[in-house]
Amino acid sequence: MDPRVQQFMAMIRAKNPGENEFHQAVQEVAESLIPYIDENPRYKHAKILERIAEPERTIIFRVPWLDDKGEIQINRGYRIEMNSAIGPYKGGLRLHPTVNLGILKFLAFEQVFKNSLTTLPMGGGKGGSDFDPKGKSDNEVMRFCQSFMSELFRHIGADTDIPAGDIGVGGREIGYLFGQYKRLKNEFTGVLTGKGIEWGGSLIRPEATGYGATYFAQEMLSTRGESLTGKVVCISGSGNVAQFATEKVTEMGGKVVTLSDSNGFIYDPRGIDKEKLKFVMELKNTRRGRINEYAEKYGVEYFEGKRPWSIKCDIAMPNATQNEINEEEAKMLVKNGCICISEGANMPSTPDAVEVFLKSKILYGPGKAANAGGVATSGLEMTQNSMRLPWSREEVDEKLQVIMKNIHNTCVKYGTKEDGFINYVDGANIGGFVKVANAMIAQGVV
Ligand code: NDP
Ligand code: 2IT
Repeated sequence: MDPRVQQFMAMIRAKNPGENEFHQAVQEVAESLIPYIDENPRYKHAKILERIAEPERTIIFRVPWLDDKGEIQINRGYRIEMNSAIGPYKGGLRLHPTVNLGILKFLAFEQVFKNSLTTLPMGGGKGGSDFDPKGKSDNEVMRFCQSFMSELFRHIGADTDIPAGDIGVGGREIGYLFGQYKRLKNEFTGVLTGKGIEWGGSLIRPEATGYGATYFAQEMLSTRGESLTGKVVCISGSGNVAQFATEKVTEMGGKVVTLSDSNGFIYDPRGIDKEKLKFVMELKNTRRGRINEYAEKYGVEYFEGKRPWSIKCDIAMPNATQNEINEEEAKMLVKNGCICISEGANMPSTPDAVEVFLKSKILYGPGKAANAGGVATSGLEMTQNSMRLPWSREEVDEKLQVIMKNIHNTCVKYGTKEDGFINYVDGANIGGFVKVANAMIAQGVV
């Protein structure tokens, strides 16, 4: 490892003990940035990298709520306000039993670069709780959300910090959170994104992350004269991002053959068409069931406890969670002829897996670039809220496509190597960094 990176990471680890995912995210960025900063000493003198890795504010709070039996439950709530140099803090809320400080700091850190790449004026933040929505009734989820917002409301605002969805937070949760915020503040503002269409939401926001990751795959493929038409695609996850990636890939002529959840994956070699996707949406969003029901319904194979990366494909879209592709799985994907990875999830590939992708010189689109369509469309929701005027589906989708193209161009600009290979990791890290760093310098030592 570059000794400068080693030294920087020793400091990060000492300051943030035990926060493994945060260390991982920072190291990947530091590897891209340290050589760049050495060539641009003004960033070094201003200690931008050291500052950018320290949250502006970390909020941790108790979230007590009553379950359906009348028993008191206690969860821990968080909001990491990472960086506000180019706009108010912006980023999702995650509800999952694995949530801890290190995971949310990694997500907030990634969000700073991602939001900068979108070209929109948004800083970075992330929050959530170790609350597990699985197996909870709607009423329990509502009481949790109300309790969570009863503390969070004092820290956020339409011009301060605008949360949204992430794992375990969709339209239902945003509704309960928004209702409680409005009640406490007596204000109807765009303080959350991912709102329902009748009460300030944007068309295409639910679709945006999956659509955006598919548009990004298309952009990457076009640099090699390829397209999605006729391509076999392995997708992991079966939540918001996976569902709409499946929809868009299919629409653009690809064939999605896998979906998964935390229990296992299904393999449908004939492809997950429109009608089957409708079944998945009903299964996951309404009945909140398990993906193995798909295998039963359509008579295809289900692999309990496994991830889909052993299935031969042209394109892989990890759309579930962090570190869901390891080195061995990355090697398997490449060996089986996979030419493109577009990450709908945040940091789904381990550092060793990323190295395999970069060494093999396939098209590798890291999450902070590939999945930025979600937060970008959140930014478009904020614009519509400020104007108090909604845009049509076509207008939002068109803007989303332009943004994904711009992000791709930024990656090409900062990531193209001497031999012509586009290193999208360097491209996204440096491209996302420059605007934030310049803003931080302009605003002084804050
Ligand atoms: P959802 O909660 O809608 O779906 C998550 C999916 O991933 C589910 O299928 C879930 O399975 C699976 N999953 C979650 N945790 C794990 C785990 N530890 N191991 C295996 N599978 C898991 O979330 P989203 O679709 O919104 O988010 C998916 C990814 O995309 C996350 O990394 C998120 O950060 C990222 N992302 C989301 C954006 C958005 O707008 N929603 C924007 C940008 C990135 P199960 O039901 O069994 O838990
Ligand atoms: O990781 C992400 O970019 C999100 N979960 C979406 C954040 C947002 O504010 O829309």
